[in-house]
Amino acid sequence: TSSLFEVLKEQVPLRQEAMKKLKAEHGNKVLGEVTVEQCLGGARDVKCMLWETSLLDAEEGIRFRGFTIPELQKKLPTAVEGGEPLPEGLIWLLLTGEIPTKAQADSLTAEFHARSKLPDHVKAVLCDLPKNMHPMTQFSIAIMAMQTDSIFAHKYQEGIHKSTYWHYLYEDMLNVIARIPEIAATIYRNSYFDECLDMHYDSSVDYAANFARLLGYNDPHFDELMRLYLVIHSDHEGGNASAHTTHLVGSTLADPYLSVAAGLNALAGPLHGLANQEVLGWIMDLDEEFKSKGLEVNEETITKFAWDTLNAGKVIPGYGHAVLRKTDPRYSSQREFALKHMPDDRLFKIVETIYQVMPGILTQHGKTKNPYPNVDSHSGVLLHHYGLTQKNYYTVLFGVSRAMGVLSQLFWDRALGLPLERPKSVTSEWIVNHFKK
Ligand code: CMX
Repeated sequence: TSSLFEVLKEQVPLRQEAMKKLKAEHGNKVLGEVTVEQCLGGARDVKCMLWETSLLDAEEGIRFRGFTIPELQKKLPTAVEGGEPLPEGLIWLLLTGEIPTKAQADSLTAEFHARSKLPDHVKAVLCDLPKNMHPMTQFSIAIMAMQTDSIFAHKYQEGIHKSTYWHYLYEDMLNVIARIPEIAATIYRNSYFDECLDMHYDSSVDYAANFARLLGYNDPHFDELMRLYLVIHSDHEGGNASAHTTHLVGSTLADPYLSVAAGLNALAGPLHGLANQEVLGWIMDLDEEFKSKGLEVNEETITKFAWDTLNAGKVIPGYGHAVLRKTDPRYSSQREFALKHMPDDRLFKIVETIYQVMPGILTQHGKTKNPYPNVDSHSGVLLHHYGLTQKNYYTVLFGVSRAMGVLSQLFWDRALGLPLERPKSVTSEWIVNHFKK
């Protein structure tokens, strides 16, 4: 069995060659035009970024290196027979484009365990933070504090040849992914249980199961949920805010720690990853409103609550998407999980009823281009079912997963020598004058 490093070492020169060929053959061809509306409207659908690890189709949803989520569930190695895919397998796939064997996925599990020791000062920083600081702020601070360990940054200061960047990127990437579970779990235990140092690291189990142990869980179903969760939230092509931010910051040759922390800050916005926290809050508010009046949560009451939200000038969290135009397959895979493991859960039933009525309401509202649910619409009720009820923590779990995707691409950014990202901006006056000519 070849190690991940050996596989990548073989691939790097081949992909560098393929990139040269792509540039030579297609470099001066046109990928699309940019309208003024796109310039003013957040660059929707402007094709101007390379992202190798995944591609999003508006109708079909995400493919990771060409594979849909149901395909990954069939093909990637698992911890239990017929169970959810191992995130280690997905990372191997994102990096190499190849489905790993179980032995290869296991070798990556061992590699992460071996690299998992957090620097003492990172733990100390986390334990000192106020417990009411948002968990995403804590997460970002911890990654920044850990930047003292960046091998890429140290080597760059020593003066290295650019052809060797990817070696140090590889080291930092694996170290960050290896250490993130303990950071995330420390944030959880410290914020909600006042147990900063009481961690039960278990290197006899896979990455996701160990993460579950660190959080305080010892339930095979929760392990399966973590495996699925960490796989499906990892990557969603390059234009989303967390991926794009990581890629942009990394393009300055800021090291992976600085780049991922920046990406996490983008993920912490309510229109992006924070929506998972917002969704559970919305469901809880809805439940509270009608329970207190002795009313049932059903299609009728949900419809009323949704219109109140929309008429108050707010968004329905967990619905809509900048690219997708159908139900997010990441939503569907979580729904399947719920149908299998918790079909009678009360909050799951509410989510199901919301799914029945919301596309119709949003269509009637007439604004959103996509009235269907996205990934954040479902994750909260799954976590809540297993007792992880602290909704402000949910985006941290998203971040643990997203780090895998954005770091895999960051590896290739440096291996392929992608340049500093610097699109052209214009003033509104420039646009007006441009069309006067
Ligand atoms: N509820 C109410 N209005 C919505 C809406 C929703 N769920 N989704 C979009 N709209 C509105 C937009 O606010 C916009 O209104 P204005 O014209 O007044 O500005 C209009 O519909 C058109 O928006 P769009 O082109 O359909 O959507 P965008 O590409 O601009 O935005 C997104 C995409 C995700 C930010 C938006 O759908 C949204 O705010 N959804 C709710 C928040 C959410 O679930 N975010 C998580 C996305 C997944 C993730 O990144 O984690």
